[in-house]
Amino acid sequence: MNTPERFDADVISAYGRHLLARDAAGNLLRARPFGRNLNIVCGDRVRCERDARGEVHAMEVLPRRTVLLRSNARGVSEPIVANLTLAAVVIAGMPRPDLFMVDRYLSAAASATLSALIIVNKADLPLTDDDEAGLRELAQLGYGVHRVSAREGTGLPALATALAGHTSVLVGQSGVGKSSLIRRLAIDGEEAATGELMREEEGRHTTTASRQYDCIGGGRIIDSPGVRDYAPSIDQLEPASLGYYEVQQHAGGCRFADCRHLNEPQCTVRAAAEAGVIAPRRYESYRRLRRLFEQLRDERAPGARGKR
Ligand SMILES: Nc1nc2c(ncn2[C@@H]2O[C@H](COP(=O)(O)OP(=O)(O)OP(=O)(O)O)[C@@H](O)[C@H]2O)c(=O)[nH]1
Ligand SMILES: [Mg+2]
Ligand SMILES: [Zn+2]
Repeated sequence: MNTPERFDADVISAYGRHLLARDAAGNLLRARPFGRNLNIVCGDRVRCERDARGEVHAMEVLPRRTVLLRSNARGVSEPIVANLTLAAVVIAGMPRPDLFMVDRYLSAAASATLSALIIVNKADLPLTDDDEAGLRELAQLGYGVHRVSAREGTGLPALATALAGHTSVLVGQSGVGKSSLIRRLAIDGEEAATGELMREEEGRHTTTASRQYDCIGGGRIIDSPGVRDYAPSIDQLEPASLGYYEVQQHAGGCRFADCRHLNEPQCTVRAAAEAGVIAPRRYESYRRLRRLFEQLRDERAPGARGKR
């Protein structure tokens, strides 16, 4: 009996049990996860075997250096993209931005030790004054805010420079223009519109699977399906600050080491929020995520289902 050919490959796209992978020579090949228990995502590096019929099976996921996770409604963590270094949260004037969701992505990125930045696409469409104020607060925290237009091409060279050397994922609501940006920012991005993993919905292309491309400025860029909402993984969230930098900065003086920075006495985070040092919207956002975190944790606790 012939021993199967074995090799490692990078997963460029994963859609259900359909994988598209790239081997060391750069060849694209189709593969299937072996067995039922492998949860393989875009960006994973997998150990493959080619069988006698020429079919490629992904046998094993090699250890992930980083992973962006989400919580599902039951509080269980699911991987979205692996081995990335930067999360780029995309918003636009339309659909109306949800800055609280932006915060949750930023929190997840910090907790996953990823860099993060914000892309404001459709620079041709205005944002509300409130959203502009929220963006200024995020910029003050150190997040890069890139104003671009995928339609007009403005702001893209500077964005490509910021993404150079990174493996980045574009995340955000459906319709903000992630795939449109990929078509501009990727060398091989034409497929972001018409790839076979796409489906046309109500006359417009909506992305159904994450896919990695080569970025024009160097590095890799990953398109991801749009979301309605996003909850970070409760397993990965940094427990003391939930990945909110300003909470981390002000938490040193709290009376309790395990302060949740809600209603605890002598909480220096709440004091900073009351003094206006922490932006009120960000503190409210932190409180909401803390409640969500605890709700998801309870949801997952053994016996939680039986109790209801
Ligand atoms: N006005 C304007 N429209 C844009 C711009 N960039 C993209 N769009 C439009 O926004 C719509 C959605 O673009 P997509 O790139 O499909 O958005 P997406 O974020 O990939 O959406 P999902 O795949 O569903 O998550 C399309 O009709 C684009 O033509 C822009 O800079 N300005
Ligand atoms: Mg898309
Ligand atoms: Zn506190």
